[in-house]
Amino acid sequence: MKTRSKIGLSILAGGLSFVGSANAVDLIINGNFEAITGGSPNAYNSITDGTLDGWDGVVSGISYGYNYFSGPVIPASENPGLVYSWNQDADFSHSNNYTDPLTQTVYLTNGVSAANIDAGTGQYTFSAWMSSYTLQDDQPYVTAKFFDASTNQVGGTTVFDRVHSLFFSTFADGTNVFDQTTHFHDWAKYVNTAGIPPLARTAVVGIQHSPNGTRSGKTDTYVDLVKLDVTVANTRPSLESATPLDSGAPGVSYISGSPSISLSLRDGFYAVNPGTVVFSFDGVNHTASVSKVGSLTTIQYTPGLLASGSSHTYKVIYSDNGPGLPQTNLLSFTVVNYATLPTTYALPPSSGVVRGFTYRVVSASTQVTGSLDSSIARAEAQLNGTLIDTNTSQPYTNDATLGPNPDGSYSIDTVINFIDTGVVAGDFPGDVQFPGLDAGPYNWFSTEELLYLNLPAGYYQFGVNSDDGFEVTATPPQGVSGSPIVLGLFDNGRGASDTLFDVVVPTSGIYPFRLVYFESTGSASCEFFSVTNLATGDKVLVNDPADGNAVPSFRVLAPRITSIVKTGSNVVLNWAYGTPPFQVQIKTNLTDAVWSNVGAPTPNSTATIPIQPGARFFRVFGQ
Ligand SMILES: [Ca+2]
Ligand SMILES: [Ca+2]
Ligand SMILES: [Ca+2]
Repeated sequence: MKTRSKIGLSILAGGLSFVGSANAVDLIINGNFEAITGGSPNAYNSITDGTLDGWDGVVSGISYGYNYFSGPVIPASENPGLVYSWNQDADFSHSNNYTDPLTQTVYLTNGVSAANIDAGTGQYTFSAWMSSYTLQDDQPYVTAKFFDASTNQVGGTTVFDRVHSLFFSTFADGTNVFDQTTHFHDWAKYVNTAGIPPLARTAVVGIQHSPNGTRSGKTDTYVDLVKLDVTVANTRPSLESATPLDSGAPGVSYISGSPSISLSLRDGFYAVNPGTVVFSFDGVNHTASVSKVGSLTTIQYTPGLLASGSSHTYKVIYSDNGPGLPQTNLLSFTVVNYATLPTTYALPPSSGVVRGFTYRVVSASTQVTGSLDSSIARAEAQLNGTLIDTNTSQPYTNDATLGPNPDGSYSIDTVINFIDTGVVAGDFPGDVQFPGLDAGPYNWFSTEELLYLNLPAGYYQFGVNSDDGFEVTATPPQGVSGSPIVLGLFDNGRGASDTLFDVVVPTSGIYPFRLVYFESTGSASCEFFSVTNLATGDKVLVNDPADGNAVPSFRVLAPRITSIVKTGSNVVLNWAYGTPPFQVQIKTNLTDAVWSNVGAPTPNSTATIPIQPGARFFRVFGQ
């Protein structure tokens, strides 16, 4: 590793300026994690929950010599030493699952003068090697922030997120094109060279668990060779952040099909000339919004709806007011797979009559002595009454309390925010007990919710927070051919967690949705929501009567004629939905003022009407 150069320091002290990093000073103490002390010896020939001079918090080590990590080793030329770090945390209890970073605070003036920093000629090169446990999607996240003498942050935060390519330099095997498949858990070096923000006097480097890794809990985040080299140079502007980035692999943040692109460039000694910014998307130049506030230039572009699962690139080229050539940054991302609802699945937007949804629950809680599958297949069989008790070879019976509707369902006017025991679970407070399952706890139950969602044409992101699993399908309306379309699912057991799924609605209408949820053991909860702001992730429960941004759901629709068929001298009319009794009405001309009743009111959804000469127009209405 680089060491402090007495020669370099003497030159700096003399006030001479030079370009290059030959005399850079690494301000980080023990960034190689070789000297962890305290804690307790672990099975990896190192120490668990120890401390290390320079670092605030606790850190554990793993010996490179212990046969644990299976990927290629960090090149010897990097001097990785004998130990790498993991379990970096601000506190010993690990109560926040490594989201409170292990930190080190350094004094920048130990490497460059305050005068150089304030003149914009202080340059830093921040770097680290990062990897993770091969079998799980837990990833490290290393940050650098700068603070002035009053401890106010100056400039932005450099983020090395092991799930993303921003600031990626190389994998341990020498591959320098980022990927999230072959090398997803390999050691990777991240590097960012930029100007130290003027007025900065200290820097804080943090190591934590990536918020964009999907694995929660106490994760394995491997980090070694954290360095913050500083030197003097006529610094150029540099990319500070970019979104969206990458995706399409396990453990990576979610990018919708309708993203907003944003990049930030930070000035150095030389400043970005906003008029020189050229932005391109998928290789084609576009006019982007370019704004500059202080030393930060922000470039924004909204590409519109992108194809499900498609991959894209975006590039920015910019010049500064110095002598150098234009700089280029090229970034890429892949959007999620999303469904597009068939236009034939749309009922007229005006057909909603009563808000809410119907809900059905089937429980085998008192009957199961062993275990059942944690699967949608089990839930479907249970809801269908065909789930077999292997002890009796008979189907389980339903030991939940039936609802008042003829099929045992409940009519519910508000939201899906259900819990078995306890007060609150998931993303939304105000939980209520699963109807039909008062006074829990219960295991081994399944629910079905039928909703008719009023969806103006557009792009939607929905989500279910469930403990355990769920499936949401869009189903064809009665009388319309087609199959259920799976929009989102989690087909296993889990604690209360979100699964998001995106849907494009080409035609405004009311669409039948079906949510199947299942509980296995332990806690149980379910929420159904939509994301109202893709950029912020703000969400609201479907059909929340108190929130105007909620997607409305209906449980009663107006009757809708599904077929008119001539049979001999009659015409047979069939309809769906509505509330009986129904009345068929007729007109001979649509311009007539009045509809006339045909036959008596009926509880059925069919009518046989003798054919008369001339044209006839029919309608049906219910209660
Ligand atoms: Ca080391
Ligand atoms: Ca809740
Ligand atoms: Ca559970």
